[in-house]
Amino acid sequence: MILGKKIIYLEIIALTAQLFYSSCTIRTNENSCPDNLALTNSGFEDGELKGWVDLGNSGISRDAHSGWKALMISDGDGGVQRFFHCTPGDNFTLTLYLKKEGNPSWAGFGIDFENLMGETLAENAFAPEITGECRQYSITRQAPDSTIRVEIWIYQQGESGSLFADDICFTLQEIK
Ligand SMILES: [Ca+2]
Repeated sequence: MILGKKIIYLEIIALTAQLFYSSCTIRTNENSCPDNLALTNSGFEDGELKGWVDLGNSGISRDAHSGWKALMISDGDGGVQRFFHCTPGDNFTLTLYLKKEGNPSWAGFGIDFENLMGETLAENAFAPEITGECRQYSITRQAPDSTIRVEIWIYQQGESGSLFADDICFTLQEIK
């Protein structure tokens, strides 16, 4: 059957692509995050940084965890950030996949909380040991008193090296 031949052909293409890209690559085209904060373009599949604030040196790589694209920060200090409204007591979990190439002097992510004046009430930077293998990382933080806005960010510092991120998941656990 022609259809059968097409399926086999597509499977060969997919297998070749998987072998060509990194060992952490899966080709689901799905971010399985229970995305209760409507974090659009959480897997960077829109092909650009749509929805994210570019802090510099950020772009799109084909070296993805899922789908075909991922965030790549390279050639200096930079990253991306994103803001959401929130209320004190909200409990947030940020989960994402990271890997690096070379040796950025600092690489990580965080959840920060701000008050009405835009002042930072709490900065929660997390710099885990990131390797050349794609791995999942996660932190959970609670909004302190006077919080009206939460910021999530991914960042690297240093002239050498690159940080890759994909499948960002940001969820709110309601306090009952
Ligand atoms: Ca992706």
